[in-house]
Amino acid sequence: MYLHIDMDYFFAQAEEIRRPMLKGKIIIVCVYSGRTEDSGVVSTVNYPGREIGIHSGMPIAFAKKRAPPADSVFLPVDREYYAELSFSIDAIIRGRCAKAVQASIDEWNVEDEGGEAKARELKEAIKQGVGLMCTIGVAPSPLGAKMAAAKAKPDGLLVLDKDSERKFIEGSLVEKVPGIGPKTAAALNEVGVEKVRDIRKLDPVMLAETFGKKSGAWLHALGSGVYGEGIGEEKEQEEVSRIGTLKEKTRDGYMILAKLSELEKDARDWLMEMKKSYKTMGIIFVTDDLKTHTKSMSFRNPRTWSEDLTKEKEALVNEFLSENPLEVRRVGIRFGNFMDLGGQTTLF
Ligand code: DCP
Ligand code: CA
Repeated sequence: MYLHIDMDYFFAQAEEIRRPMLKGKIIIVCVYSGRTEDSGVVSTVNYPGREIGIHSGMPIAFAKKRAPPADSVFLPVDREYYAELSFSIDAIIRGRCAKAVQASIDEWNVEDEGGEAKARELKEAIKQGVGLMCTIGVAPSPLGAKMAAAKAKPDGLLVLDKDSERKFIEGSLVEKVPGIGPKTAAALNEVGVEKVRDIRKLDPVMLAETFGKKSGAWLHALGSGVYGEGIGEEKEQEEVSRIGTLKEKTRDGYMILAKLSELEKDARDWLMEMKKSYKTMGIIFVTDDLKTHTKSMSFRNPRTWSEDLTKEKEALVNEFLSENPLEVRRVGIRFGNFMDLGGQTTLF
């Protein structure tokens, strides 16, 4: 069976758990562009906000018109914090499932014999481990699992067998199928196809001519009840970062550097294992007001996992402390801009 795990209203739920006093409020997480105070778009919103029509991608100014000020909180995105949570969830899933692939910051595809029992175990472990709820779809195909998860949100679990999967997918509107974009859906509607089961009426040659060979064949298979298999491949990682919380808030450069060295070791192990060299190194600082700041530097020549960076780290930390008056709560280190160390296995 395939499992699709999708975190519920992820960025907004992440904000809820670190600010329990916000319980019951409308939480709108925003990407501020900085042009004017309200420039930018909504990244995501919790369910009370969805109920009054606020959604991802909506201009912040529109959301402000809908949100009652006394019950609403607008917060800036804190990607480092969400990435840290995502990393912990990934570890929880991989610890319990041999075949797992992360599909986005808050979605995973898993192939596992455990089916429903495994899904319950994962929901519980994620709740215990990071305090977040998710929805899991379980089905004989990865497509069925993903669509089941979308249907069962929030905090849901929907298990489909071969028959119910087919009924469910065939009865779905084509625009609800992952992989069918708005343009394709409109073109299908145009020729009288509303639901997946209607695709069967279309000639496969016509499908290939209209949508191209590959997409045409995929649509034809979909209409015929063939939903594919496999959890896909891991996306190539573009950076490695490790973030951690300091024992106490501080402005002491030595304490910050000591924590960084600890985190750095893990990131370096990853670089060594993956045979990557990097051209940028960055340090992440989360200050007492929960804002995230980064300082980074680039190198003309790629560096390997084993090269010392003491001086560079000191320079970045001092620069940061001289520019920012607040205490630091969390720090992280990031290596990016990778090059493969192809074949140079002797190095290791
Ligand atoms: N996101 C974003 N802008 C978008 C869509 C999403 O910044 N237009 C971010 C915020 C989301 C996260 O990506 O929390 C995950 O996206 P999802 O589409 O999975 O949406 P949510 O997790 O917020 O909601 P749901 O419970 O419907 O999955
Ligand atoms: Ca989600």
